[in-house]
Formats: sequence, structure tokens, C-alpha cells
Amino acid sequence: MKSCRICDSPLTIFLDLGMMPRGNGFLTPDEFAHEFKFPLAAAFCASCTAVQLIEQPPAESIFHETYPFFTGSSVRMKTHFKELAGEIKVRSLADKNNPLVIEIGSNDGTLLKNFAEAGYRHLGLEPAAGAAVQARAAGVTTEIAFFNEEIASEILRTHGPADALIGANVFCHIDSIRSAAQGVKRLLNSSGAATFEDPYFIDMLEKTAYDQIYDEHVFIFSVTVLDNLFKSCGLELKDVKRIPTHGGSIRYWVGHAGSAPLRSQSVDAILREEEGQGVGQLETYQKFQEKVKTASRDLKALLEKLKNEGARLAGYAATSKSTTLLNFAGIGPELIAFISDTTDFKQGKFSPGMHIPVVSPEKFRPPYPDYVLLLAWNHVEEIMEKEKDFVKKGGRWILPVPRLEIKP
Ligand code: DWN
Repeated sequence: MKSCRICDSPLTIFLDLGMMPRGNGFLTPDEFAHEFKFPLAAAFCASCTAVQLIEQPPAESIFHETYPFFTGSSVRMKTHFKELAGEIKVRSLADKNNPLVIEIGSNDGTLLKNFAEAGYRHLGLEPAAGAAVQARAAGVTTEIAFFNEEIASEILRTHGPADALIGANVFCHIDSIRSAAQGVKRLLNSSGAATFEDPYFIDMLEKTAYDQIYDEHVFIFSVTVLDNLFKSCGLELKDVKRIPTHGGSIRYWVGHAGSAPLRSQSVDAILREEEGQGVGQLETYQKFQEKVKTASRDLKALLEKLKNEGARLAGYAATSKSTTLLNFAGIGPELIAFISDTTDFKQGKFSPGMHIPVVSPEKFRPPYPDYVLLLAWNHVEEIMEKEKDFVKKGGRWILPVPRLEIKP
């Protein structure tokens, strides 16, 4: 068994999801026979409590040239990042002269564009070349690179220290997390602030959001874990805030240990809450496992029942997380005829593992299916607003998370 990526202690598996393809491993029929799969299992460290995958495929095989996720695919996420950029400008950069903003995992430049357009010195680091090319086309200076201690040193030499360092839905993807945290320590200016957000462990527990567990998410962080991780390399969690994006995330602000501002009370408050929620207790993870099994069985049973009654079913948004949901439950094209998705890279291909056809939203038109499984349940408001006509014409959404629900 592998040991904890943070503290080297032994790991305990609490959820074995079986052999799984990559979350974004969309493929063509000629690739079905040789589809890559790996053992997907979530474990926790009894010593530092870090929740992590037992095994992650090599990062280069995930975040490659045709990695098909683009932050700008959600209008609300664009607004979210515009607001975050505004907050960073006020909170971290207002008193700085010609500051440098660096984003780790800058994807298509959705967030950094807000700094580029305002004339800030900036740099995006993005390993997925396709997304990086889009960012450059949008006027965002981008280098194609993974983030670690070594690249941090190189950037420090070529660009100088970062006054604001940002990573949105990035840290939880990094297998060599200690090197990444050391990289933050190295690259961050002595008075600088790093701002990160990642899916939050407590939200995953509360919502039974087991679809957050897939190849890309090597960690699902709690504040308890982040606090120890940053402390161990001379950094300090300064502030934390729960935010609703991606089904429930944690935004955390990090600075050098002892630097201004002082650590907010929010950190200790949430640490106490997490202790009460049992982050360090095996029983918490066992209960979660039971809830996952029930949720997965119930979802499949509902789809089968509707299908047997003659309903036409489809999926909406071929998300990375849906790969876990569909494969673990065994939901394939015999239940879900197609999945509508806005991403060019995914359209015309088939979903990883279950091989459901992915089609353009132009095909999601009347006559609509009777029921549509909302695989991007985290974007429920945006999608329901956009697809009002589906409900007007009698269609009904099936929400798999946070609880199985048919709407309206
Ligand atoms: O951390 C990650 C997050 C931020 O994004 C990555 N590991 C990968 C990705 O996860 P995801 O694929 O589960 O993300 P989303 O944002 O829940 O879903 C994006 C997908 O949904 C894209 O394929 C586009 C599609 N979509 C759609 O077809 N219509 C999304 C929206 C909002 C829509 O209206």
C-alpha cells in the first residue's frame, strides 16, 4: 500500500471504486478495446488525515495538449473569477507598486484575463497546451508548465517574486504536493498572498459527492490537512472561507509564517468544526462509504425504473466527475441515450468507460428526452436557467447529488 503524500504514514482505503478510466478520457470507438483504466480508490491517512487517491495516473497523461476542460465553459464561473480577481486586487495588491500576479493551472486564462486587461504584470502556468493556446489568444501571458519547486525557482529568476499567487481547482490535482507547497514558499514575495480554492472535503461528505473522486483529484482537502501542509514548509493559512462553486469548495489564503496579515479566527473556527465532523476518525469514512453505495444503487434503480416505464433518458454535461458516477453505478447507453455537452473536444466522442455518445447542445432540442440526468449538478442554476424550454415542454431533470431528486 502506498504511503501518504504529505507525511509518509500508511494509508487506509475507505472507498474502492474499482477499475476506472480517466475522468476526461473521452474516446472514439477504435480506442474502446485498448481503453486505459486504473484502480480508483480513495484513502485517508490516520496520521495527518489527508484524503487522497491510492494511485494517480501520470500527470502528463491527464493534462496534455487536448485536455478537454475549459474554465470558460460556465458563464457563472467567469463571473466568479472576475469577482475573485477583484477581491485579490483590493486585498493583496492595493498597496503594491507594479505587482506581479502568477496563476498556477491558469487553463484558458479566464481568471488572469481580469488582470491582463487591467494592465497588471502577470504570468499563467498551464500544463495543458490546448488551454494555454486559448489563454494566449485572449491576451494572457502563459507558459506551458506543471508547477513544482523547480519551476518556482526558475520563474523567480526570470520574473521575480509573485505578489499574488493564485490556484483555482489546481492544488488538489498535484501528486507531488510537498514540492508544490515548497514552490509557493519560494515564489511568493515576503509580503505576498497566495489564494487557492479547491473542492472541500466537508462538502463532499455532506453531499455524498463521491463523483469528486476521480483521477485528476488526487486530494480532497480539509482545512486540517492544508493547515499542516503549509505549516510544514514555513507558510501559514491566513484565512479560509467556504464557497459554493464546484459543489462546495474552500477558498484559502496563504502567506509566509508570521507575515501580515495576522491569521484570521476563521481558520481556527473551521478547524474546530472539522474536528467535530470527525475528519480524523475512521468511522466518518466508513459511513461515507455506505452512503456512496446506497446513492449509486438508488440512482441506477431510478433510471432503470423510468426506462422500463418507457421514458427516454439522456445526460447533460459530460463532466469529468460523471465518469466516476456513471462507471461506479454501471450506467451506459442502454439507459442514457446521449450526453449533451458544449465542449468541441468531447463532441462526437464517447464517455470514458461506459461509452455513451457525447453530442453538441444543438442536438438537445425538441422533441426532448423525458428525463435528463444533470451530470454538472454543480452548475444546476446556470443550466436550468439556460434550458428553461426543456421543462416548459414537459422535461424533467434528475439531480444525482446532493440527493437524488427529480425536478420539477
Ligand atoms: O477540477 C476540475 C474542475 C474545475 O473542472 C477539473 N478536474 C475538471 C473539471 O471538472 P468537471 O468536468 O466536472 O467540471 P464542470 O465545470 O462541472 O463541468 C464542465 C463540463 O460541463 C464541460 O464539459 C462543459 C459542460 N457544460 C455544458 O455542457 N453545459 C457545462 C455547463 C455550465 C453547461 O451549461
